[in-house]
Amino acid sequence: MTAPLLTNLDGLPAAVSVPAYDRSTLRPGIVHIGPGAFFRAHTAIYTDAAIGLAGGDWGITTVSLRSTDTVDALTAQNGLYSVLVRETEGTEARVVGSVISALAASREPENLSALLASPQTRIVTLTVTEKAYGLDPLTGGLDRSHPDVAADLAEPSRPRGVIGYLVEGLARRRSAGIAPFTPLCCDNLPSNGAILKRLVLDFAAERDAGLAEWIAANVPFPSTMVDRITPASTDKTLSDAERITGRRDLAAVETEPFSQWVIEDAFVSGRPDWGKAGALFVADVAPYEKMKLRMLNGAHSLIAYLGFLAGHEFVRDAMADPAFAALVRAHMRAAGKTLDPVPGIDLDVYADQLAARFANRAIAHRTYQIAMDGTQKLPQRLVEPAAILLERGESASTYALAIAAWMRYGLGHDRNGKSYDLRDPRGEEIAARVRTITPSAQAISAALFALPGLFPSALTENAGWRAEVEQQLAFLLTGDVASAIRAVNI
Ligand code: CS2
Repeated sequence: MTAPLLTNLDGLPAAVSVPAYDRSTLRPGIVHIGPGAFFRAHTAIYTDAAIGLAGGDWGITTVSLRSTDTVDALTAQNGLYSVLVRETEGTEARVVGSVISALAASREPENLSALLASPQTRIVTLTVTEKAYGLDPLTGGLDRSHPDVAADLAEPSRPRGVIGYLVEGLARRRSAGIAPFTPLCCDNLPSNGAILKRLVLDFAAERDAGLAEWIAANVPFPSTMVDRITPASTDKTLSDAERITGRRDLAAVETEPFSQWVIEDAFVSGRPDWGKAGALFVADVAPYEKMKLRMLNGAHSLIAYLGFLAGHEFVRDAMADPAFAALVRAHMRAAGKTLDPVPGIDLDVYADQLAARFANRAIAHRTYQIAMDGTQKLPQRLVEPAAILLERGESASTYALAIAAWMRYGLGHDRNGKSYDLRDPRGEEIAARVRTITPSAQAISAALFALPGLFPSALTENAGWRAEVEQQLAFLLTGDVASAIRAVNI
């Protein structure tokens, strides 16, 4: 007999934590765009915990701009879902109650615009991934050729992309004399609030200069650093959730015990008491954000590309290889050198924690998952810190290996000749560049270093560093990851 669907909290096993408040009192105060696993394992949980500990009626309407599966699963379960927190000692389950409804904008676009214009909506949080914003890496402003941006500029009152929706919602509020909401970007971008502000203002200015001025004067864009390692859910996630809770749950997620959220406290229409749930409010998120992007995410990208090439399916497998683990530590040390002091954080302790989190045997985090969207991730994770090191005359050799691994990965086939999808919005462009050349280290690096807007001259014109990249590529082209790691000056 199959277990009943998770539609209510009645009769759940005592070991499963449940919301510590009456869900019927929640009102739709937050719209969250991007209902993926990360949101369900992080942002929604902070809100759930904050309501339980400090009260408030901050219900979340979670919205998907494209897919419908998660929205349908959550809708069928009255917004409830379970989170499995995995440690080597065992798994703990918790059912989260802060999501009160879910909406698929692809089916109900006008309902999303109306929701964003509703006075009840006071915060709009976003986890839509780096590529969804339409950020032009060269100017830091709006990429008008991004498919969503171009479509939304042509028809602003019927948006389909995240920036178009935010601007349409704010425009409707301004016309109706309603106070703005606070947009809160929770994606892994540096100074994500400032980036979002620039994109929203660029877009709004194309529609109406008065609207852009109103947004600039009235809407805060707090930056935030979010952190929790959350592998994509698998059949095992769902079957384990069912075994532990006794309920079928098609929106279940699994994650690690660690969780961190650092936020700038600038909210125009109130906010939940996320601090009670462990979030840290600070005046300037930038030092935390850079630390996380360069030490955690940068190391993650190194592990993803090199680990994938070495045949490691999961991050934990790469970390189980002592030479690989030493390389990761060396990379974190190099990344740490590019950072200003981070208030309250000892970077050596942080690196120790990261290494332990990556090595967690209970977390099956695919290297292939992290390898996705490389062109969107490289600038803030690898390119910028490498340029800082080289400018200071320091070694950036772990970076040379990481970039070489990304380039080798870009060939789109593994060491056994098996091909895979790059899953990168610039994947076609990469394939077109590498398809037509003889696959030598020089030719591949020349082709990929010339990708517009990705690598600054500080890297491409540094002959010594380029030679390191090419030497590493030569090792990787023969499948010799061990020699590549040995060649790094650790
Ligand atoms: C990862 C991140 O997939 C990736 O690119 O580096 O999702 C990472 O797991 C999170 O940022 C951790 O907070």
